[in-house]
Amino acid sequence: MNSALKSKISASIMCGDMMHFSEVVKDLEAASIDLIHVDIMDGSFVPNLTFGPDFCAALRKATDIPLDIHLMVERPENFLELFHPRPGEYVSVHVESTKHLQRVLGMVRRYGAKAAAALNPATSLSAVENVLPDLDMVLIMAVNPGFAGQRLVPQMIGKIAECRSFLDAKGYPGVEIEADGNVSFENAEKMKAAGANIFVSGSSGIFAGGTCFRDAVAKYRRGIA
Ligand code: S6P
Ligand code: MG
Repeated sequence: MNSALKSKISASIMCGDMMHFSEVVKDLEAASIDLIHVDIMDGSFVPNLTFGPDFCAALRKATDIPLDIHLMVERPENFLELFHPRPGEYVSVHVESTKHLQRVLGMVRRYGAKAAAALNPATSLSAVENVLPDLDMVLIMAVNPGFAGQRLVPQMIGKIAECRSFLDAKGYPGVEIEADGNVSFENAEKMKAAGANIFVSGSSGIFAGGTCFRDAVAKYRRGIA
């Protein structure tokens, strides 16, 4: 495991109170969150619909917190220009969603953004073997994408560990690993131990209610330090 990679918490904005997003963003800033995770769903790659490029533009106007854009859309290459990623942002494209993964990752990097390949639970790590030089991050889905509030697919903890070993063995210790889906405080500790360093926190974490964002972030940081 590469312990040199900084642990980061990425708040899944789709789990926030949609009637009060500007307050949610201010509270996330006050809690010193690292990233805002924006789930983009097209109703085809996944059976749900969420946000689009205009929402990302509005977020950028409201905050300097970098966006962590998770594209759950068919043919992501057709949408990158609309999203116009910014330097410092992360953009994840699913390996299952494009015939031209290497090309799309290159397109993301040309915007100065960090390029990530996302893997559904059933997809093997071999899907990224031929694009390792083009990657800044691998996103391991710990649930099947499309909805918040699902339970962890338990074998994904082992997949994170396998991914970290694979990246290190291939000579890519600087490629980050993001865990997304049911990243509760308890699961985050297991994911960290397995080798993840970016943690998407949603309805089972900072948006679970019962505690303020600042306390929730502090609790995560204690577990994943
Ligand atoms: C799921 C999406 C995720 C969810 C996140 C919600 O398709 O990619 O980013 O927003 O998993 O968190 P939780 O704790 O409800 O699973
Ligand atoms: Mg996501």
